[in-house]
This record gives sequence, C-alpha cells and structure tokens, in this order.
Amino acid sequence: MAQILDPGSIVVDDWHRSADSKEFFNRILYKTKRRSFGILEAPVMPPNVPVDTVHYKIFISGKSGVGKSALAARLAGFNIPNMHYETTGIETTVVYWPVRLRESGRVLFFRLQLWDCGENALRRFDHLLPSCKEQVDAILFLFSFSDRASFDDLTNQIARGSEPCDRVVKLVVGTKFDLFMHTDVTKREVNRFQEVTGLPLFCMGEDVTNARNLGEVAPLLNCLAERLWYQDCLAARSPIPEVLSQSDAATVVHV
Ligand SMILES: Nc1nc2c(ncn2[C@@H]2O[C@H](COP(=O)(O)OP(=O)(O)OP(=O)(O)O)[C@@H](O)[C@H]2O)c(=O)[nH]1
Ligand SMILES: [Mg+2]
Repeated sequence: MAQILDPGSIVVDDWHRSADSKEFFNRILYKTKRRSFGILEAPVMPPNVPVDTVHYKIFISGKSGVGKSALAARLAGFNIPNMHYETTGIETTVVYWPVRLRESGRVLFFRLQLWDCGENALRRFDHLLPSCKEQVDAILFLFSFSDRASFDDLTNQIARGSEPCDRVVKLVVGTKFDLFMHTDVTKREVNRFQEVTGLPLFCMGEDVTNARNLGEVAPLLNCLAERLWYQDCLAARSPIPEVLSQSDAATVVHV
C-alpha cells in the first residue's frame, strides 16, 4: 500500500526558526556549538516543561569515502574531518532533535542513534551488517555527487538494504553537493531517481562553520522525525494524529 504524506503535515517545518522553539533548541546547543550527548546523557528541561523523548536507531549506508562519518558529524553538529579516515568498525553518534507536532502542539525530543560502519569493515566482517540492521528504524542511503559510481549503485544499495514490505523508513542523501560543479551526476538524473523511487532525497555539502546554524540539517532531521513518527502511529494502529493530503508536492511513502 502506498500513502501520500505531505512534508510538514505532521511536524512543524522550520520550527527551529520560531521564538517558541528557543527554550527547547537551547537544550541541544552550547554557545556557538551543538552539545554532545553521551549514551546516558539527555537534554534537561525544567520540571514544569515535561517533554517526552522517543528513541530510534538509524543506519547510515553507502560505499567507502561517500561521506557516512561526515554526515553523522554534520547531523550532530561536530567538526567534519578534512581527511578520509576509514571507519574500522561501528561508530554510534547520538543526535537529539526537538520537534513540535502540528495538530496537538505537543513537543517531542527525537533521540536518533546514528549507526555508522566503515564499508570495508562491513565487507570484511559478516556479523557487522546484521548488527546494524537489527531493529533498525530508518536507513539513510548515501551517494556522493563526486562519485558517479555511488549514484549508479544506489538502486542496488536500496534493494540490498531493504526487505519487501518492511516498515523501515528510507531516505536518500547526496553528499559533497558543494562539489556539484565537478561531477557528472546531473540534477535531472537526481530528480528522475526521486520520481521513480518516491523516496525523499536531500543534498548535503554546505560548509557549516557555526553549528548553531541548524538550517542545513533541519529539513533532513524534520523529515526523518516525521516519517518515524508516522510509522510508529501506523504500527500502533492509532489514528494518525495529523492530516494526510493529496497535494502535488506530496511524497509517496510506502507502508
Ligand atoms: N567537500 C566535501 N567533502 C566531504 C563531504 N562529506 C564528506 N566529505 C569528505 O569525504 C571524505 C570521506 O568522508 P567519510 O565520511 O570519512 O567517508 P565514509 O563514508 O565514512 O568512509 P568509510 O568509513 O571508509 O566507509 C572525507 O575527507 C570528508 O571530509 C561533503 O559534503 N563535502
Ligand atoms: Mg567512515
């Protein structure tokens, strides 16, 4: 079954820009940087502002050097290493992201545990991929604008990473978009791919010197949160609390 979900129909788009979000976003920021959260740490809200936290496991998939570790760092607001250091096993990064649900006005903290495994380690050790995919809630499929082969392999990558009718949320991320002028992956091909698969696709690569500038990561994190929440509502068979509509701008979500 396929249903149409308008981007922004469940969570408030660009909420990080509005004044009423400051109190929540300040909990994930420190001066000009994002706060880093260890496995047992969480944002602390005043007792009179109770906020629920929902937990998800996200796997970042893509060939070596495509920018998986860089994306994890980018989403968490950490510095992106200039050199390619191959990830030798599984590394996890915790990202907290506050979201306001459109209809109820309720605020939730999404705790996204990003699982990043070096592609060469994945090939070498058979047990790593099953660990990454065990009870996973979403997969980010990466290609790089500076690596044509990574784009050509995307369909295979998605097929390998998904089971038919699974309920895993899937997003595609094109990395190194800042090198777009030096690549032969055209915008037209990317648009065509998006039309055919119906998967949300994000282009990343802007320089983020100030981690407080949430504008680059907000669309991806909001989209991820929205689809994870939607999937949870379906799984719990509760009525979807937000509006589904059929506009032209809609994205097809397979459920
Ligand atoms: N210009 C630019 N460089 C990037 C971007 N993303 C990643 N890189 C660079 O690409 C190189 C490889 O990135 P990594 O994130 O280490 O690659 P990886 O996918 O984790 O690779 P493995 O761990 O070997 O699987 C690094 O030198 C990064 O700085 C981007 O958006 N723009
Ligand atoms: Mg890596």
